Formats: sequence, C-alpha cells, structure tokens
Amino acid sequence: GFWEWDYSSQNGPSKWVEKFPMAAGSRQSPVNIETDRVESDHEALISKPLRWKYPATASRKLVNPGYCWRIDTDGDGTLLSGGPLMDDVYKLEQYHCHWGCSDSRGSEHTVDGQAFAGELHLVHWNTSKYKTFAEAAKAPDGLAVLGVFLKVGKAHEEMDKIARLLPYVSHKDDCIEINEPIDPSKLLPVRGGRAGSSNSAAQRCVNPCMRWAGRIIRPAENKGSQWQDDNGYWTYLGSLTTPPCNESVTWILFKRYIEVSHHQLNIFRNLRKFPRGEECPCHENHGVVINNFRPPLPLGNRVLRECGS
Ligand code: SG7
Ligand code: ZN
Repeated sequence: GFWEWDYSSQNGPSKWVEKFPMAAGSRQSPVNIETDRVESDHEALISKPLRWKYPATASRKLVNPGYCWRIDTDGDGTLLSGGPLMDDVYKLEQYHCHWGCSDSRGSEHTVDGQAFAGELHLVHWNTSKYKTFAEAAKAPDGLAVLGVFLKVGKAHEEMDKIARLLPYVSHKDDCIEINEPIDPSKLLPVRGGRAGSSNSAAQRCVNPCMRWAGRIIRPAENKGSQWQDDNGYWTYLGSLTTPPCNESVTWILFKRYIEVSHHQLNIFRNLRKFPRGEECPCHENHGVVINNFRPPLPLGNRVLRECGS
C-alpha cells in the first residue's frame, strides 16, 4: 500500500519530512513555551478579548481516524474571534485530542520543558477570508487552534460523554453520529488548575441577559452562550502538528489546564490504529493509539506572546 504517516519509529515525526516537505519549514508546531521569554502583549491582545461560542448541537460525528479521536462539527452558530485573530471571525471545524502511553507525557506543546498528560485541540477556520476549510488550511491566516492541556486528576464530566462513546469507534475508520449535546466550551478551562491563583473565573459568559417582566432571561442554552477568556493564554504563529504540516495556524494555548481522570485517559489509550476485522498489523503496542504527539520544534525567530496573568 501507500506510505502512511504515524507516530512509530519507522513512519513517525522524524520521517514525515521525506513525504511532506512543509514539515521542515520555519513555522512548525508544536513548540516549547519558555515562560520567561514570552513577550507580554497584554495591551494589544486585551483590547479585543478572545471570545467563543459553541452550540452543543454542533458536535455531530465521532471519528477514529487511526491516530486520535476526533469530533466533527457542523460549524453552524460556532464562533471564535478577538485576541490575536485581528478582525476576522473563525468557525469550529472539529476538535480532537493527543495523549501519551502514561500520564507523564502526551501533550504536543510543553511549558518550560514540561509535558502534560494530553492536549485537546479545537480547530477553527477563517470564514471572513476563505470559502472552505480546505482553502483556509493553505493560507497563513487560515486556521486558529485553541489548545487545552490535560492533567490527571478528577474525572471531567463533559469529557466523560466522549469517553463513554469511544468504545463505539474502537477501530480505525469507525464513525458514529452524536445524538446527545456535547459542549466544547465545557472542555475549556473554567477555574482553578494553575498554581498560585485560586478560584477566579477563567472564562466569563458575555451574552446579554435580558430582563423581562421582572425576571432575568438567560440566552437559550442550546444556541450556545458566548464566552470570553479572562485568565490568559499564549499565542504564536505555527502549523498543523500532523502531515501535511501546513503553516497556517494561529495557535492559542490556555494557561490553565483541565483535569481528566487516569481512567478517562486509559479509555483513549484503548483505541485501535487498525480497521475492524483486520488483524493487528503492528508489533508495536498491540496496535493501540498512544503517544500520538509530535515533539516540540524550534521557535526560531518567532514571537511568543502572552495575554493575561
Ligand atoms: C489530528 O490533528 C486530526 C487532523 C488534524 C491534525 O490528527 O484531527 O484532522 C483530521 C481531518 O483528521 O488535521 C487538517 C487537520 O485539522 C492536525 O491538527 S492540529 O494541528 O490541531 N493537531
Ligand atoms: Zn491536534
């Protein structure tokens, strides 16, 4: 068959460049975030707060592509804007996750050399400038990925909805429709989780609540509330972290992590790299999806900016 990239020693990250020349570019991801070399750009970034909106009904399909789990959305009513995104509006295309074989590694980005147990990615495309995801994926300002670090702790309620569905997509190319609301904004960090700062809100609902007949009417939950980051992120210009490694991504990484349980990660680690009905072709790890992260690449002369404390 044709050459398929993966995370193994034979076809892994160090070999990708042979088939995908962009992987050798100077704007690649992930990177290590050196926190004391980050440029504080509070003023410029905060002047337009980072905002997002995801109706829970936008999560449509759960897919096992053989190298992660992925939820495809229909994009309707989703929105990401502000922060480093200039005046453009982005839509959510899909979200997916990277993880390790143990809880001590699994994230793609690292912070001061430290890896997290996993990293969740919400992939958006610029609908102000481009007509399709594919077109945006080729443009330098086409994509924006929100990254959230996963740390092992208590079980995560929204992540559990996904974990409970994973056995139905245990093999490569398995795909199911999602029939219950899964709200990606509930997967973003809300409070707690970062050393030194106690329990101030990390995201704030900014939908106008209406007053009517003496009551406060909240915006309908199923249309999605609009949220705003209040707790800080790092941002830089990079690439997709998998082939073809297009240099089209504005990365936005939340400083706060979310907690998921060891058990939830073990459910991720049980996904198979090979199709249902096929015998495991690989001698490595019984063909399960683990260590599906690309190691950090040089930042080079790029600027890593931060917003928030
Ligand atoms: C994951 O990460 C998948 C890919 C994604 C890739 O492997 O979610 O998406 C599909 C369609 O399988 O690639 C084009 C694209 O979104 C890279 O995304 S990432 O840079 O955020 N890790
Ligand atoms: Zn990713």
